[in-house]
Amino acid sequence: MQDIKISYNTLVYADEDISEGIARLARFGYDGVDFVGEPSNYDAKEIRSLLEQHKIEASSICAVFNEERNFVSSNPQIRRQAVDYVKKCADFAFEIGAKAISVQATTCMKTNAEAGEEEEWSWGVTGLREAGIYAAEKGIRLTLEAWNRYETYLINRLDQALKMVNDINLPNVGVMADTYHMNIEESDMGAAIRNVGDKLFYVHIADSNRAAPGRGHIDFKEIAGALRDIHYDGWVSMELLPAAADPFGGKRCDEFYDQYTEESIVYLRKLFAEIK
Ligand code: LER
Ligand code: MN
Repeated sequence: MQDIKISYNTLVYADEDISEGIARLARFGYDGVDFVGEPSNYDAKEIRSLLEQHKIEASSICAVFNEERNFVSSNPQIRRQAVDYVKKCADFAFEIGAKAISVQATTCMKTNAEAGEEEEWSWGVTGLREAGIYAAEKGIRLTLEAWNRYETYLINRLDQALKMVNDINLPNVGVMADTYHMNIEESDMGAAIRNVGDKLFYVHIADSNRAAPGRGHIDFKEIAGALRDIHYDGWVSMELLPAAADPFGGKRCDEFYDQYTEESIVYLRKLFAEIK
């Protein structure tokens, strides 16, 4: 498991300058930084030079799907905005050297459909394919993440993400796993990963309570064993979030800065060293 690279989603570094987050991740030995997908909040040149200065990579852009960005909205304008938004994320990813963007078909925390499942599915495939073709021209992958039922209704499990990825049918579009969502939705987390196989492009790690791994009840040995079995050599990125009804509200929680940042990488390095 030597080839796996470890990153951390800066989403929880809520109220500090990104330069502090990048410096922290470099200090604790991370290979990469996962950026929140709001390109207009960043100066790409400055990010690039900070990454160079700290000798750390940009692992991915974590796209944010609010009410204005929804690939399966019944409103064609909102669908168009989702496509254009991911294209902007691809431009930003290219500028800072990130090779992936994590995407979803629906708005986050939206649990009701607006049209029939078949029609929404085909809107999703069409929009994500257009965004995927654009990203491919810049050498960037789209990683389609499965979210639990309280955050979306369309793609909750890895097999559903794999089905959409197969329907999109582009070499740069693959599946993304998040152990927090998987713990809620998958009946066998290891089997779900093995079933995706070489179409697994990116992994978010959090424990069952979205705290650092080891602080909940997920069996990470099972996850690591499944990643080994599929010869996974991509990124795993910590995506830890507050124990709050609205985890995206930007609430500051002190433990997500130095404490969980250090604890997570120590935990994962030990885990991956143990899994031969
Ligand atoms: C994003 O990676 C994620 O896991 C969702 O819960 C929405 O932020
Ligand atoms: Mn995630």
